Amino acid sequence: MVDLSPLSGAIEEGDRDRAVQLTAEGLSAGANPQDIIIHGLQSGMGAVGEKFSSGEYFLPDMLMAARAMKAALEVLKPSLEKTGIPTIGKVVIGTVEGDMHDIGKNVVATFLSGSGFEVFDLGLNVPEKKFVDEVREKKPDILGLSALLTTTMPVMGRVIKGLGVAGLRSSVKVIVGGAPVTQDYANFIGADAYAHDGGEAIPVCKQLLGK
Ligand code: B1M
Repeated sequence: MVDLSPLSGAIEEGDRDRAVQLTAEGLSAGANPQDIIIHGLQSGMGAVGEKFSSGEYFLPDMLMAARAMKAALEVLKPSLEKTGIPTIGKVVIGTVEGDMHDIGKNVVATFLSGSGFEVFDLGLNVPEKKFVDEVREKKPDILGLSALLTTTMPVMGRVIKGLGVAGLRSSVKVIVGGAPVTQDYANFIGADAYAHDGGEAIPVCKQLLGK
């Protein structure tokens, strides 16, 4: 069993080089990439969030941690993106307008593409119209919406309404997620599904397509 607490500490300290090195070492030592994300990277980020809330950390600390986590995720990407497996379905995913948090969305996108979904990642701060246009154009089976702020959660509901106005709502399943999002909130805004994290998003998306 690989000890992932030093990796968690490197994220907490925003030490990109060390995070990259420890991630590579973890992989070489046989750690599962999903475990590295959950018990190494995400737990470090959790500590960063707590320190930000308590006033011990400031915005630059969050940025440093985000930079370290993104670099570590790049190391894991090749192991997570399996190639040669048949495509299960098409997913368009993005972080809603006004929200600059994309790490969790990137994790979900990587997990889904590693499980056989064809994923189109629209990035962060994506306007409602862009989501609607991409659904019309790409005809995905699933639209994934991510929000990390209580202030941007309602934007997910607006996207779902926008799909309805465009006559596209019945053509696509909508899954929502992000730290402040709950199953109740997903029901409230009329989403088809909610997933707590990247690992859960895989079976939930498969279920949405009856697979
Ligand atoms: Co911000 N931030 N941030 N931040 N940030 C939070 C979210 C916060 C909780 C910190 C805190 O106060 N404790 C707080 C939100 C409070 C609230 O709304 N309730 C906060 C704040 C306040 C802010 C600013 C307003 C700060 C400021 O300017 N004063 C500002 C807002 C900017 C904006 O968006 N307009 C801001 C900025 C930033 C940075 C840019 C510096 C940076 C983001 C960099 C980036 O993403 N490129 C940042 C960071 C890093 C964080 C924390 C520390 C970490 C987020 C993260 O990456 N977690 C965060 C605190 C926290 O979450 N503990 C915080 C790791 C990631 C793997 O987890 O994103 O939760 P997560 O994703 C998970 C699940 O949520 C789920 O699966 C993912 C993987 O397992 N999931 C989905 C996510 N999307 C999904 C979609 C799905 C399904 C599951 O289906 C489609």
